[in-house]
Amino acid sequence: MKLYYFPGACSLAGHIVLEWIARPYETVRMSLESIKTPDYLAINPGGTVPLLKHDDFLLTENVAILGYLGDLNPEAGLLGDGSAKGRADVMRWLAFLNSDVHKAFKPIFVPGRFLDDAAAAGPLAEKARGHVRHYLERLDAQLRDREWLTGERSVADPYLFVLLRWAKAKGVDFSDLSHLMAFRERMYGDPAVQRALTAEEGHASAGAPA
Ligand SMILES: N[C@@H](CCC(=O)N[C@@H](CS)C(=O)NCC(=O)O)C(=O)O
Repeated sequence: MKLYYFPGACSLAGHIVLEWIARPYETVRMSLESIKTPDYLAINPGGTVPLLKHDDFLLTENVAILGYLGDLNPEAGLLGDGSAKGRADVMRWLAFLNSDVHKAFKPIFVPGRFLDDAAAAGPLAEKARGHVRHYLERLDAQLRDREWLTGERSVADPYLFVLLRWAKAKGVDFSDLSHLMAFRERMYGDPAVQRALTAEEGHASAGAPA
């Protein structure tokens, strides 16, 4: 099992899940340049991370990878309680994180994909920050009376952690959202999370850039 990642990217979610599962795995460190090389595009035409290689099975898409890791390791209990409803609840949050919250960061990270006028990048990013903040308020409300998004720890939680790191790095203030702040601290306090962060970034400090 091999995870292709670059530091702080959404691939960190799968990296944390691999640590939680605690079975042997390898990682391949990529960069914004190396994910666009012909060799990499030959195995992942999308030119993105994450990519998971399991024997000869090549899997892209974060949601698919997180679901696959959960399905392969049911004893880890990261896809709900085994019921259809439990699994659907995990998928609900994964879908929201991937298709709404993650997407809302794109104009901040890559404004050039949305407009040609570099001068408009600032206002566009500001607008996007508002969208991210709106979503974070919803996530904070979800965590009001639970430690994890679905109540039990699942593969959705490390994805939320990644997005919170991006929010901090990109100036989306959520210091007043106490449930999200507590969640973030819980994740930083987890030795498995620290191992994944240290492997990717050489340290595991809360102030690390996304
Ligand atoms: N739809 C893909 C998107 C993955 C994605 O956006 N990856 C980012 C890093 S978090 C990336 O590789 N960006 C480089 C690029 O888009 O060129 C997924 O959900 O896995």
